[in-house]
Amino acid sequence: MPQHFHTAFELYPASFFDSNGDGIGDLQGAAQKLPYLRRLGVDLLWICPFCLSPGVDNGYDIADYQMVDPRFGTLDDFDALVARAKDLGIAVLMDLVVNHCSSEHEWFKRACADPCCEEAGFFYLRPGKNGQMPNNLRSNFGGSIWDPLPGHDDLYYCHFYAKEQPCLNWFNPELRARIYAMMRWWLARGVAGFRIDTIMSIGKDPSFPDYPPDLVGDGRCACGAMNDACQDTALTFLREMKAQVLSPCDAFTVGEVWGPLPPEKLKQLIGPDGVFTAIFDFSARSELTCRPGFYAYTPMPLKRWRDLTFAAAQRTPEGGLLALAVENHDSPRAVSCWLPESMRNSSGAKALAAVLMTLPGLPFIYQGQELGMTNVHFNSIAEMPDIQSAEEYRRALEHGLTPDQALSVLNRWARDHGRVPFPWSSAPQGGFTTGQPWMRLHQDYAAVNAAVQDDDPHSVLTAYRRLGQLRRRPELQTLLQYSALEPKDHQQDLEIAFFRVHGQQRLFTAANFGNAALTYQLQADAEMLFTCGTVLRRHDACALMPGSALIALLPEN
Ligand code: TEU
Ligand code: CA
Repeated sequence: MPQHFHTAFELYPASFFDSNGDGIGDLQGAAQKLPYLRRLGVDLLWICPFCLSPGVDNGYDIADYQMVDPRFGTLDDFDALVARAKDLGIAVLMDLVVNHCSSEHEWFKRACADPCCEEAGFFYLRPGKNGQMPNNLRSNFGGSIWDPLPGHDDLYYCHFYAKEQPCLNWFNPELRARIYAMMRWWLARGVAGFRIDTIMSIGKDPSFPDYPPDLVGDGRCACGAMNDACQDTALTFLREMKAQVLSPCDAFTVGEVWGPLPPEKLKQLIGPDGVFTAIFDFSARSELTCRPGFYAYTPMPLKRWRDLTFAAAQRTPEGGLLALAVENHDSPRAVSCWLPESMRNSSGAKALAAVLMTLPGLPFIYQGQELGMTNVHFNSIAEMPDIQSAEEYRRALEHGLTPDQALSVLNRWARDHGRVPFPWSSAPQGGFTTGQPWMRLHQDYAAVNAAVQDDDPHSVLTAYRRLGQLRRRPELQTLLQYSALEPKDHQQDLEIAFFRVHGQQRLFTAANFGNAALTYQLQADAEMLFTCGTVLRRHDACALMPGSALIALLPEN
């Protein structure tokens, strides 16, 4: 059985802390900041990709799986980070990106040099069909999934993301063997396991049929349609990975799996018979991402977020673990994305924290979330380096939006929001670097940063620290991670309230994101575990003022 963790943290290395002044965050920088994570109660650390990469998709295009990118440091730096983390009781997860590699990877270069060589079999190479692409799928970053194999105009290779991210052919046994060997190598270096990138994308139909065109209107269909149809294929590979690598090494895994999936599918992914330890719950996000582009996203009412999040918790199979993430490196900031406008501030951030940290599952805090960071105000598309932003901007213009309108769409939904340098202090460049940062800082860094929040008892950071401590209380662990969620009858749309029930234990969480007080019955001997904002208690009732939350342990009856 993999270990039990209490609070996880996602670290985006390029933007966390720069130790050498070149403007790019690095592994030594991350290692220096481990005590900060420790104080947050973090015991599981997912580090986004740091292997050799040309950086087309910020490290999600890997050119050498066993070499640290020199921008981030060396293998020795990584070993030191893992050792330091271990001393502090923090386990490290690698980001396993094996649906695709980089077009700079040796394997792909060999395939280009000789499409009949062994490594050519690691990719999907196909001839065109009647002078056209082999099929009509659209890549996740726009355009066809096919591009001509460099040097061979008669052959195409498949890429579900950028053209610099050729998809790996999981049907090839030698490819699988090499990936498993690489995974064992990292596990032997001391990583506890993997966050597994876009893993259901490995389920492909090697005959590459055409799919019915979708809403985008270019005659193509999103490549995810093939993955949806080929989940069983992906599962076959994942079961083999589990048997050959994960189980023997007791590795902890969290799969990046997009849902929502029905309970019988979930049982194949998590729980006693599942291939992963945990999967992310993206139910709310996938209601947005199914649209034809950012320009078509509409803000989700909090009530809808609540319903989807509760439904995900209730669908989770017995013993299965959900990885809870309200934001990550692919999303806008949670406070700006899910909360009503009047709550996009530290009160809203703290109340959301109380909810997140007591939902069933293992919370993953994304760097800066613990400071209540909001979306960035980007002044132009030139300030947004993400490859997806360029494509979404193009799509918005093509759809008829003006440049200003397209920019405001990106100011709402772009992945760049979470990728700006972490604000450590009010010093120049937020104390992130002594040099020129690779990406601009958040406009509010002088006010919203770790140093100013550090000893402020009312800061978002302090709230997260207290919640992190709560999650470590031994008597609450099973209750918090696995027990059932029972929604409370809601009085309002801008209210989130639920019980967690485990044997005789009953935990109650309530958060008020509206602009009127909410009142609840609460026995006088209920133990208040956490409050934020203004919570009034009298006899057996309590009132939550706007922007407040409580967590209470109810007396046994
Ligand atoms: O993301 C996969 C994925 O589903 C996203 O591309 C998603 O569709 C998009 O961000 C929604 O806005 C993973 C990584 O997390 C992402 O950073 C990578 O770009 C992608 O895989 C390719 O490796
Ligand atoms: Ca650096």
